[in-house]
Amino acid sequence: MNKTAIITGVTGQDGSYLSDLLIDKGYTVIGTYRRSVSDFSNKTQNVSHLLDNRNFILEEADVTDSASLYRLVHEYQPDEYYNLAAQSHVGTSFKTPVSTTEINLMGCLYALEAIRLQKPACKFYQASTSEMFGDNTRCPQGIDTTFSPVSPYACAKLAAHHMVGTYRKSYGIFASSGILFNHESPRRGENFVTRKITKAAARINLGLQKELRLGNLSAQRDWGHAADFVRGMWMMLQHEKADDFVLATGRTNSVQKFLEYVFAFAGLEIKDHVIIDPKFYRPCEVPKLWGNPDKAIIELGWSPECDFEELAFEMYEEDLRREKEKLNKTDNPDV
Ligand code: NAP
Ligand code: F7E
Repeated sequence: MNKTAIITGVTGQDGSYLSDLLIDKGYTVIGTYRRSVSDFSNKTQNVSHLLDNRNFILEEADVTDSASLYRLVHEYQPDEYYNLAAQSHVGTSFKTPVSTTEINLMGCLYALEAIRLQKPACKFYQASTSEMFGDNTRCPQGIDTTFSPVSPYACAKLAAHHMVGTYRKSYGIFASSGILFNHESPRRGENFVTRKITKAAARINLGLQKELRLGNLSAQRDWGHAADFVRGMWMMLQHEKADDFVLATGRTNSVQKFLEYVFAFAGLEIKDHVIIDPKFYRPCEVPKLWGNPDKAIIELGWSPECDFEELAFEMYEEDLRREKEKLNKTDNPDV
């Protein structure tokens, strides 16, 4: 029998890749989005290719509205529930700490309660994060590394992470947390550093922009491809028992290095275009993330396929293609 999965935050980067994967596997996907004043096609652009698919159902819900989650679990009786919805920008979490905590912690708790009370056999995936390691730079960070969060985002995610473990132990719910290191793609939000760089490089290359303002270039991240990481999420829920896993590539690179790669593809000089702007520094920085995915490799058989260089190139090429397409549309408004 075909399975049904709820994915919260389906319009985000991971939600869209996970929908592609599950639909390919024959699932019916119930994807949630929240209303906003921005137009619908803009909001749903990551899943625009799925909107006519009869196995993809978009439902309006807000994860801070417990009733909307209860309704969905009651109505669809899902086999799997992927809690991807979040205020996911670390810098923003310093400016909106309360709403970030409501979304990132309470959104998880309401989902767990909806499952406990209405469909306890539903398997639950929580989007935990390497940000929970915070300023603990003992590397590589793995499943036994001590958490030391340094942002409202990471504090809320860590509380949610513990909540998942609590529901697993207390009620026997199949609830797993994936502690995921940074993963990117052409569908990445434009205010995350990788996408900000690839989009700016494409636009500078086409003469549409002159400068790129960035913050701390020395921060190091373990960057993988989102398509690889959503496969790991699904594998966690197919595992024989619920557990926590780290997904990472096992390589780390600085923001500076990512910038150098992309500007080299674009044939641009960093010194001619990049300006360091204190506005993009955070009150507290996570200096170095470098993950150890051994447990996921051994127990799940997961491994990442796309490497850092391929990722940077794919993102740059796709931004260049999109910017050219926009230019063509402006030149030929009838096309
Ligand atoms: P993303 O692109 O920012 O997507 C987040 C989604 O959550 C968006 O669709 C957003 O919709 C939705 N959302 C936000 N607040 C909501 C609310 N109150 N109710 C319902 N939906 C809401 O994030 P992502 O990169 O796909 O990441 C997916 C998850 O993994 C997140 O939980 C993130 O914290 C976590 N994570 C990401 C990474 C990474 O490197 N990408 C690493 C570790 C963990 P709107 O457009 O309406 O805001
Ligand atoms: O920053 C530095 C910034 O915002 C990466 C989220 O998916 O991964 C992501 O969080 C680094 C930081 O991602 C700019 O200070 C420099 O050191 O792309 P980011 P993030 O903070 O690592 C984790 C695992 C998550 O869970 C999160 O949801 O880049 N940086 N200059 C900058 N960052 C941004 N955004 N913009 C800049 O101009």
